[in-house]
Amino acid sequence: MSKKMSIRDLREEEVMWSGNPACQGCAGSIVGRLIFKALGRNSARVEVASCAPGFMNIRVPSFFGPAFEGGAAFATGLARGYKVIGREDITVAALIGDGGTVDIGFQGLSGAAERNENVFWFTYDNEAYMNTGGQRSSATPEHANTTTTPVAQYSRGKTSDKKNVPMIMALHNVPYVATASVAYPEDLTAKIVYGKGIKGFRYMHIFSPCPTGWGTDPKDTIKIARLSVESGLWPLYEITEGHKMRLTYKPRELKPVSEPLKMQGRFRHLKDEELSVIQEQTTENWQRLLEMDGKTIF
Ligand SMILES: Cc1ncc(C[n+]2csc(CCOP(=O)(O)OP(=O)(O)O)c2C)c(N)n1
Repeated sequence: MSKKMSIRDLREEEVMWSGNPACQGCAGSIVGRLIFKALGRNSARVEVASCAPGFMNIRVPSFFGPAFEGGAAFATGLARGYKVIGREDITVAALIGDGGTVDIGFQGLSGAAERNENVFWFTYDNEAYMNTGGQRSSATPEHANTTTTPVAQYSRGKTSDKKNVPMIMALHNVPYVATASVAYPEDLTAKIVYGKGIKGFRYMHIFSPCPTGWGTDPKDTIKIARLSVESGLWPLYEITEGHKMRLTYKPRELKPVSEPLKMQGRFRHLKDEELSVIQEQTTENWQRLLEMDGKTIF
């Protein structure tokens, strides 16, 4: 990132109205507020069905709510329309849940990235379809207890791994891909400001705890998000020019994954041996990322 920005540099003007109807401790609403504080009002919001249209009482002049699967196609048309009328100064910002990104919206998203449409896509990842009752998505981590992967006598929660969508998006060779976390607002903001200055398809994937779906205490949202980064479960990095990878935060020593996981009701059932496997996988993944840091991803 060329331009370092502090959370203190954010515009004074508040973009979110009070009386927010989000659940207590909702990370998604904090993320939405930070995004539009960083992007400014000269933006067009695109949001498909999710919690976002409910909690995003944001003062941005244009709001569009296309069908669940159509976020990327709609954002494409909007960006091209703005180009035709000479308004490429407007940032087309898609704020989409993990379901609308990694599952149902993925075909259109992949197409828009491949065509390098002038769209900034933000995934707020609460790791399930929360607006409709907490069903698993392909962003749900293994073993999580969700309403469609319930833990019971013969079930240990979700049976497959979380899909690594930031890396999949990077392999589309788009100009900018970044991960971020609600617990690191300065890192998140600096990445948005940097991405805003780039033309073409930009993708940001933001870790966003959901107390209602995760069975966590609303006051612990930021703590869980921070521990997830510090334990290597949610690494913070960016990939510029299609291939240059850089970790934007490197904890000196990783904390045990049990610290954030034990705070979450959806992982309450985890046995020590299951925790050890998650620990091993996380350490290996972190080692791989450290090897990639400062290099090209392919
Ligand atoms: C085609 C279609 N299928 C299903 C739905 C019902 N639906 C509305 S919101 C939603 C969940 C969205 O999940 P996600 O994208 O993860 O966002 P979150 O609710 O977690 O904020 C679903 C399944 C819909 N609106 N349209």
